[in-house]
Parts: sequence; C-alpha cells; structure tokens
Amino acid sequence: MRTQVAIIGAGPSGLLLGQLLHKAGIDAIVLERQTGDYVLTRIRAGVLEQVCIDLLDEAGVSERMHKEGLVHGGFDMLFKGERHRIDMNHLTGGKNVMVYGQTEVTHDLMDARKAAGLTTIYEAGNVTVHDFDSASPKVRYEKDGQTHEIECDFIAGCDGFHGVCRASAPRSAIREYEKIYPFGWLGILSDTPPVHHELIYANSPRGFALCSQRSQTRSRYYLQVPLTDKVEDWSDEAFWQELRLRLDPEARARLVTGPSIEKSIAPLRSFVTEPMRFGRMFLAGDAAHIVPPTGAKGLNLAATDVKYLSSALTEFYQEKSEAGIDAYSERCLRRIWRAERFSWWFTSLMHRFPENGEIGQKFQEAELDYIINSEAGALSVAENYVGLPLDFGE
Ligand code: RFL
Ligand code: PHB
Repeated sequence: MRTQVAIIGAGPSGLLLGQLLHKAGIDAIVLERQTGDYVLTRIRAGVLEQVCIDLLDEAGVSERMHKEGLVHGGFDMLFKGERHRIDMNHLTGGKNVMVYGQTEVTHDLMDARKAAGLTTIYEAGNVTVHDFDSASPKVRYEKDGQTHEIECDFIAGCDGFHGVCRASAPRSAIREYEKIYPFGWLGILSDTPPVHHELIYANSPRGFALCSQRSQTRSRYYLQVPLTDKVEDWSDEAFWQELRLRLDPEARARLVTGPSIEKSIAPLRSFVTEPMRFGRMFLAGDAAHIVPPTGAKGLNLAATDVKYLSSALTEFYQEKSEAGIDAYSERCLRRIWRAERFSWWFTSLMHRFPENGEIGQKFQEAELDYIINSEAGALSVAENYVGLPLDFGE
C-alpha cells in the first residue's frame, strides 16, 4: 500500500488532519489501534476555542456543532463561598467559547471521513514506524493475523500520550519536560440538567470542583481527588455529596443529581516534547504535549498543531517548498508553551495544595482578589481562556 501521509491515531488530531489534507487534495491513511466505537466511549474535552471552531468549519464538519453546541461568553470562579463571573465576551471584545463534547467532534469527523470514502484502518495491531530519516518512510501494522506495510512520504504521529511515534524518535534528538500534579480529577457524566447555564470553577476548602455540561440535559462534573483514590471507591451518592459540599449555597440548592453514565479518574500532568519533527515524522496533539485540563486547552492545541501541519504539507506538495515543514515545530511550540503556562497557573490557582501551607492559601486568595478587582487581572484570565489567534506573534 502507498499513500502520501500515514496518520497514526484516529483521535481528534488524526481525524482532523485527515480531513484538512483531504480538502487540500492530499492522500492519507489513518491507522487506529482501537475500534471506532471504543474511541467514541472516551469522554474527555468539552470546551472549544474560536480557532478550533474555525478549523472545524474549514474542514466542513461543523454543521451539527453550530446547531447543538452551546456558546458561552463567560464562566464563574467560586472562592471563599462566593461566585465571581469572568465576562470573557466583554473583556475580549466579543470572543466566546463553544461547549460541544470531544465525543461529538470525533463522531462528526468519523462521519465525514466515511462519507468521503477515505481509508481508516481500525484495530491495527503492533504499529511500527520506519525510515523516517529518509525520503521514503514506512509504517507496518498487523491486522487479521497478517503484517502489512504502508509506504508514504510523511508520518503524522497523532497517537496520543502513550503512542508509538514519540517513543520511536531517537532518544538523543528529543527533550521532554514534565510536571506531575499530586492529585487527579474524578469525572462524572449524567443525564441531568446542568447546575448553572455557564461553567463553575470552584476552589473550596475540600478541594477543586468543576461544573461543566454537554447540553441542557447532560452534565459533566469533576472533583479534585487524591491520586490514590480508585473509581470503585466512589459511589454516585458519595460523588454528589462531595460535590454539594464544594459548591456555594445557591448552586447546592439547584444541583440535580442522577445516575452516572460514565465515571473515571484522570491524572493531571504538564508535559512537552521538543522538537515535534524528526525527519519526515511529525508529532501532533497529545503525542507531543499534555496540559492539566483546568484551562480546557488540550483538544484546542491538538487542533492548532494539525492546522499548522496541514498547511505545511500543503505548501510542500503544491509549492514544492519545505519552509512550512521546517518551521512546524517552532511554530507549534510557541503556542504550546503559552497554553502550558496558563494551564499550570490556572491549576495552581484553583486546586488545594496543603503542602504549600497557609501562606500558599493566602497567595491564592490575594491572586483571586486581583483577578476580580482589576480589569487587567480579569482580562488576563479571559484572553488566555478564549485562546490565542492562529497567527499570534507573527
Ligand atoms: P487522543 O485523543 O489520545 O487520540 C490518540 C489516538 O491514537 C490511538 N493510538 C494508536 N493508534 C495506533 N497505534 C498506536 N500505537 C496507538 N497508540 C495510540 C489511540 O487509541 C487514540 O485513538 O489524542 P489527540 O487526538 O491528540 O487528542 C487530544 C485530546 O484528546 C486531549 O488533548 C483532550 O481530551 C484534553 N482535554 C481537554 N481539552 C480541551 O481542549 N478542552 C477541554 O475541555 C478538555 N477537557 C481533556 C479534558 C482531557 C481529559 N482527560 C481525560 C485527560 C478533560 C479530561 C478529563
Ligand atoms: C469538560 O466539560 O469536560 C471540561 C470543561 C472545562 C475544563 C475541563 C473539562 O476546563
């Protein structure tokens, strides 16, 4: 088999890249280790920045998102029992975010890929990447008891944090930066109306809580929990009880509870790989970087990586120029570090860190006082939350 770009991973990065390349007339095959149904059971992101919305428009997969997604112009921060609204729309001169689940984005991308008759190979076992330091890289995989080989011009590593592409880059050529946080997020999805029409990020004495949503009838809630906790330790009732204790009286009174339809614990990590290009193999999305989810940046960064990569590859094929692929890594990393900084800072502000002592708590309170009572403070949160434009700094 031969293709121009072999894409490893059918998460949002891989599928969006496939769609953008298809629009540019570039041929690609997507290889995914899991089944499509399994990919769709992973409940993750919920907040899309304007640049991500624009990219889904460009890829021609945004019709349902515009119909069903919820446009949010602000969110609440809850501190010392009181809620304070960050009016993103007003502060940023009209920018908003869209609440639309990653599962739905993935679904729409899968449908578009199928409708266009493009090749996705699911349940591809033991994927390996070869010769990406030459002009003719290869990808091998196993399926139905046989080994197959794809010859290609480029390999796109869109295979997430535990993927094979980053792991195959030469150790001498790669640098990794990592911070692991001393807690995780316990998340629950339920078919109950959201407690509030916008998101609530809560810093309570019992730890962080987030009230998010997927629609007017589906809620997504998270709690900061110790890394040693297991999902089995948390009954639905225990979750709701703990969430109530972390909210303000008004939200507590409005909270509607019900059976969970998904419950999971995610560790929190900041992680960046430099560079993101190794010869003719590129990394994109979670394969190259992870942010703690507090800033809602992971999926959005994945989308912008993929936009830079599809533009670079289009330039290569249409204009015979390598300028875009040469600039890819640096262009992505500048944006990534900005989002990493914001995600780390917002995580540090909103979670409880008993190990930082009373003075740590006082610093958090003073920081919040600044955000709420200074337009510059509030604007800094708002402009980072809505996200940077695609051409920032250029
Ligand atoms: P994914 O989604 O992990 O997809 C990678 C795909 O590659 C496949 N794969 C392989 N395939 C073939 N061979 C191999 N050897 C392979 N190894 C792996 C995997 O099966 C998978 O299908 O990475 P991608 O596409 O880069 O997408 C990244 C996003 O999923 C991630 O950044 C976001 O979910 C992060 N995130 C959020 N991002 C936001 O922008 N806004 C949010 O509100 C937000 N909330 C979240 C989040 C992540 C969370 N968790 C669980 C970490 C909330 C949570 C709780
Ligand atoms: C979500 O809805 O899953 C969500 C929203 C905002 C975040 C993280 C996750 O910051």
